[in-house]
Amino acid sequence: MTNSLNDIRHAKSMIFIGSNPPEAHPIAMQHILHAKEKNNAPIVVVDPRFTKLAAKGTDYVRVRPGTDAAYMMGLVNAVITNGWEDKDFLSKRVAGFEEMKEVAAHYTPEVVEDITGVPAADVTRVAKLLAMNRPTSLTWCMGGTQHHIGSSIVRAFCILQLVLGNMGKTGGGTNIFRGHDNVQGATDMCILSHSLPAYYGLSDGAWQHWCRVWDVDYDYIKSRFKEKEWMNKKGFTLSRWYEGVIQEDKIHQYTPLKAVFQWGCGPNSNSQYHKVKKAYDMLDLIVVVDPFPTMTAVLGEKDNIYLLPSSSQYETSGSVTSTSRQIQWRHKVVDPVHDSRTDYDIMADLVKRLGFADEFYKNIKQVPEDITRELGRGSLTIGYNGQSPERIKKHMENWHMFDIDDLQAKGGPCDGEYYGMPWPCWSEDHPGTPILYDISKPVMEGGLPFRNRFGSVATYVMSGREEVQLAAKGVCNPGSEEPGGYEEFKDVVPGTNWKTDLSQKTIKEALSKGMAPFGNARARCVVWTFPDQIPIHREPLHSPRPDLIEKYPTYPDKENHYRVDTRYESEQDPELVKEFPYVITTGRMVEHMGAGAETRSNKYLAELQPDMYAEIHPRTANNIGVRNGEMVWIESPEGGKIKVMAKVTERVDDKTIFLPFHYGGMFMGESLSDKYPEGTEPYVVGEPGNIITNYGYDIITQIQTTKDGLCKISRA
Ligand SMILES: Nc1nc2c(c(=O)[nH]1)N[C@H]1C(S)=C(S)[C@@H](COP(=O)(O)OP(=O)(O)OC[C@H]3O[C@@H](n4cnc5c(=O)[nH]c(N)nc54)[C@H](O)[C@@H]3O)O[C@H]1N2
Ligand SMILES: Nc1nc2c(c(=O)[nH]1)N[C@H]1C(S)=C(S)[C@@H](COP(=O)(O)OP(=O)(O)OC[C@H]3O[C@@H](n4cnc5c(=O)[nH]c(N)nc54)[C@H](O)[C@@H]3O)O[C@H]1N2
Ligand SMILES: [Mo]
Repeated sequence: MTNSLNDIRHAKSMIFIGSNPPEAHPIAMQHILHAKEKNNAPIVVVDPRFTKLAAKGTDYVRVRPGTDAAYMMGLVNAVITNGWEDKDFLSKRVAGFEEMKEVAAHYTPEVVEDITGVPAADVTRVAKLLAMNRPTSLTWCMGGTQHHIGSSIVRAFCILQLVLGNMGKTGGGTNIFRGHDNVQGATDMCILSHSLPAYYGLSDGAWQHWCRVWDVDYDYIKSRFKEKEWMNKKGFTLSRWYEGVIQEDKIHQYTPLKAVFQWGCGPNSNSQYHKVKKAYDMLDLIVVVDPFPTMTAVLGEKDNIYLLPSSSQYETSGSVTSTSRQIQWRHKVVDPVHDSRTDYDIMADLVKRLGFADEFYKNIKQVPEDITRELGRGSLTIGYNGQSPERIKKHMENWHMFDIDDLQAKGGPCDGEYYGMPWPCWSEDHPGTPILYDISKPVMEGGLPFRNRFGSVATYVMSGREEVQLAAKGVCNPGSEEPGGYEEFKDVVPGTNWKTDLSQKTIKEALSKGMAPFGNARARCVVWTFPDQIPIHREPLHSPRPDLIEKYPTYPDKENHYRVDTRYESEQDPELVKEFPYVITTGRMVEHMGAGAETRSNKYLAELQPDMYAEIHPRTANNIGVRNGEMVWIESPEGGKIKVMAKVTERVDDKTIFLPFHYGGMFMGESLSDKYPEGTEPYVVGEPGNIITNYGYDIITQIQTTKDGLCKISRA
């Protein structure tokens, strides 16, 4: 999130794309409704379903799943053709606008209507609504990302905000509501297969940086790998780890996977879940570290699983990072119950028994404070260095002193600081950065320009055109020694830059000049390392529109995409829709969480939502001959099938079926209830929606396409 949940209170209009906060982020609703009621701000909801947010919204836009890039580029084009773009902002703070404009020109209201199903007049109407009510707060969540072009779709959202000049402004920004409470923290620590912590990438320099932070010999780390070349190769992702076992697509690794550790992971969150089952039955070892026996405990046929009961968040303490980039301290409520142990404890024991403790644990004396200190010392890229455990705790103790509207403490021990010291917080006396890229404030008071990553000039691969990457003259934070754009700071300590200088002299030098350590650049509309340098529409891999597959085909197949070959072109079959005529999409309900191990084991929540269901339109129901509450079979092209209850509703249209993905404990019509260890059976079991989510993965991130795909449905 560039801004914060609270900052939405200042929006003059709001647009939510594939985001349903009344179910998934209920706490955010107070700020959204505040803006609606106090500022008379319209709420535009872009979703294939008429959601609970749509019920509170002012403008509902029904898009066909997977077509948001076309809709967004359509809004961008409508803004430009009507002259509503922020010309001053674009000329001073944005690069690649002209190239982008040429691409956006294709998406006329009529073209957008054909692709997305949104009436042409509505495209221009919404563009005008946003342009006339600035700043707009733009939010996207999973409905925007879980597609094979998800990485293009989200860039289109950012481009709209640049064109409207809504970045770096209170009430504006791109506000991506994050998932689990600490998912921002987990992302920042890069619990990912293609990066070291704090987005340092996978390179020799990044490893050397973290070796210095950990105080571990680089050659020792290197010796842990089979060969040096594996150190810098992306690993398997969570979406497709099981391919490392079943190898339905070719893998690029010297050995198939033999063991898997699932640490706080509800496995039925994986698409094509019936293929995950196949992997369980082939693995030598599965370890589950979780307060609950997840569906893993009951799905496999082989005796190859260990369940290590971990304690919950209430039985331990430590720092977590909120969706608004605020760092908070979580205090322990009770000691670990039953025979559970904290995650720290399980991890420390593992590290000891595997023989790494002398290297990795030598500087961790006080748990968890020393862990927070270590990650702060190393995570300079995102300014995690100013938030010491002591400062974080001080903020928690003085919670009531922070203003609900701007999150700043007015007086008291945290005077002038922003709640949770939202990163980047560049030093122990920095207040935190409540809004990213805001040049109206000095850097030492929480202001920032756009980040420079690509020097001063770049040649665009697509057109050969040269573009300046630095912000224009006069564009800088108040008090900046350089009155315009500048490159990142380096060589203050020879051979280092602001990201790798552990003495932090480089960062301090920048701050003393009123400048940002990472430079002052333009935001880019062109990403020359992506296959689509400017976002375009490509039909969903499994599309209901053969005519559009021809016009907007997917990518060529991609070899070695996170170690596994990934099908695009060879998977996009225009005939598929004949046998699988309905579009499937999935999402959340407020009563259940993720794969549901926790919430289906809670008797109150289980009672509120006891049944797995599919939302189907009355026309669909009538055509297959089922009534509300009767059972249906839904089948995927990959051979998955589930038996679920029909919820007949006009929330979805007659081409679309919606499923929640929180259920588990059943498998293709069979209950697995009797396989849970005694006393641990959840109150509610149901078919995992992910048994029928389709093949398909984003071209950059490999996120699974759980928000589009095809299926067939029949009466059970
Ligand atoms: N109660 C509860 N809260 C949660 C969670 C939970 O499981 N339960 N999970 C947390 C996590 S991990 C996350 S990531 C967030 C997710 O939060 P959200 O992303 O808001 O939740 P979803 O319901 O998955 O998806 C949002 C909407 O996307 C729509 N959608 C589907 N396909 C498309 C599409 O192609 N285009 C558009 N525009 N919209 C589409 C769906 O109909 C749905 O209404 O929620 C978090 N909060
Ligand atoms: N069809 C479909 N599939 C989806 C999505 C979708 O929208 N549609 N959304 C995707 C998204 S955005 C996400 S984030 C994933 C979520 O997928 P997962 O993260 O795999 O699902 P959760 O059920 O949230 O898993 C959390 C697990 O952590 C355990 N847990 C809770 N507290 C602790 C703790 O303190 N320590 C340990 N060790 N464990 C703990 C819980 O019991 C639970 O089993 O699902 C993805 N899958
Ligand atoms: Mo998530």
